[in-house]
Amino acid sequence: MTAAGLLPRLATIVGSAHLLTEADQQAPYVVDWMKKYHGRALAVVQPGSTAEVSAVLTCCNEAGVTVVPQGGNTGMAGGATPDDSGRQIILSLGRLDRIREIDPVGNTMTVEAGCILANVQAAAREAGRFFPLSLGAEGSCTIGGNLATNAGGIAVLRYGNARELALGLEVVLADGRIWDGLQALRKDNTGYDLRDLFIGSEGTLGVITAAVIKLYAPPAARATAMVALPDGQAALALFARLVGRAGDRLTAFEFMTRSCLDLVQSHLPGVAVPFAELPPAIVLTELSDADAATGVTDLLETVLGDALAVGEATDAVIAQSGEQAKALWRIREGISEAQVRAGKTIKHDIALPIGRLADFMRDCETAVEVTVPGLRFLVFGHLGDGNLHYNLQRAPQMTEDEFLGLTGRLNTVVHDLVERYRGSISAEHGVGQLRRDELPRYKPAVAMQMMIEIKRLFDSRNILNPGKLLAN
Ligand code: FAD
Ligand code: 2HG
Ligand code: ZN
Repeated sequence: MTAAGLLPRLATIVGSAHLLTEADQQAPYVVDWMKKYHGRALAVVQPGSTAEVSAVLTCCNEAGVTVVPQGGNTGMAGGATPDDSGRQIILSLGRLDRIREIDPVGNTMTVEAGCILANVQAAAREAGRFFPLSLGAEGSCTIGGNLATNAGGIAVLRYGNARELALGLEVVLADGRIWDGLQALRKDNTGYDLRDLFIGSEGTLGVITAAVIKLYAPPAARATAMVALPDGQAALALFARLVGRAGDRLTAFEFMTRSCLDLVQSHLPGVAVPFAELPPAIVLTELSDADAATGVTDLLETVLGDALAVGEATDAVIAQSGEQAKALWRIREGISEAQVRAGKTIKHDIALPIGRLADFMRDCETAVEVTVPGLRFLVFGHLGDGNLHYNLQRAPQMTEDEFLGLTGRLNTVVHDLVERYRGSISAEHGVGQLRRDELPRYKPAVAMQMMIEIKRLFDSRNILNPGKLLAN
């Protein structure tokens, strides 16, 4: 198969209606959600089955044409955007959208990779079960993309990230071979964990076409509160108090600084923070239980009452209805959208030991301020997982270009400090092209070498998402 003969062959495999070669058809696929990365593609290919994915990859591998897997295109590390050569194929998995099976006894569901996360959640709900992965992009992101990036989101604290929610995978390898690893087993000690190699591999080792995922009992009772706090240290104290009292009923613990609240109120019409004055920091927390009789609302009221009594919290609002809870969540989940509307930010998605988050925030603010005075700090995140979104916005007197020109310097300041705190420079968004060149600075050389060797083993012609995660 030559590169010239590839397109007609792909049209035969997927049907010409599913081979997009015109620029206007390709437009939504060649730019990422943040409009940060822009690429070009030879074609967007939309296979409708695992067999078609296999045939497409066989041809691309033979032709030496590189392939960028894409799900919902909501990733935040540029992993699903092609380069600007116009010679790459985007393999869009959206047509693989069947729920293949739901097993309410084994508590599993077998889903195809292109299923939208919200549809997976809805299918679980209809079966009287609960699929807990939840993130702001759930109306557009796919389960395949969630697994490929090992996505986190707002319920990791209780249920774990995407990796912990997957039991089995079906994967098409670079040369077209299909690995049927779709077991629904909780135990399997038969050697190396191949499944876990593909989870978080960002489309560089294989194309995930289906997965067996875990289901849980649906929460029958939920209590949601927004709590005003004097500072980050108080957030950690409140977290410790809630963990101690609520145990694994503590389902979410999200942190936001005042600048994030201000940003959301300024850019998202109808979104309002329920405090007369914006506090320095707030937490949005949720308790839930599969048993409605255990009284999570009473428990939350008691714990927050104690926190208010000792000054750990300065104010608190407990949602009185599902609608009110939704409005509180809208504040948290609107932050990314508000950032996009406000202009470009320099993002850091970092993981740190939970107990050191407040110290880190203090030290990092000083280090950034010394390097570039006057920036706006948009700090928020999944505090209960030790995950901060440490985003920076330009100072008022700077142009966007001047600000973005500082990206490398600011990344080094933030990430060197993360390293000193023994943290990670990517908690949940992955590496993609965003962090690729920084990774060797922070990952041990032996770990980088093992990753390069694994990549060579799985994809000897380097056709799967080259230049993402690892340099070419
Ligand atoms: P894409 O963006 O299409 O792809 C992401 C990566 O996975 C790329 O490298 C791509 O090549 C690869 N890929 C996609 N599908 C496959 C497949 N089937 N097989 C192999 N490789 C594949 N992330 C979090 O972790 N937590 C959050 O709270 C969170 N909130 C978000 C909120 C918003 C508003 C947005 C826009 C994004 C958010 N994200 C969050 C980013 C997150 O990574 C993605 O939303 C999601 O996991 C990616 O899924 P996707 O289908 O859009 O993948
Ligand atoms: C979130 O938690 C996402 O809302 C996006 O991971 C974070 O916009 C961001 O930096
Ligand atoms: Zn996040």
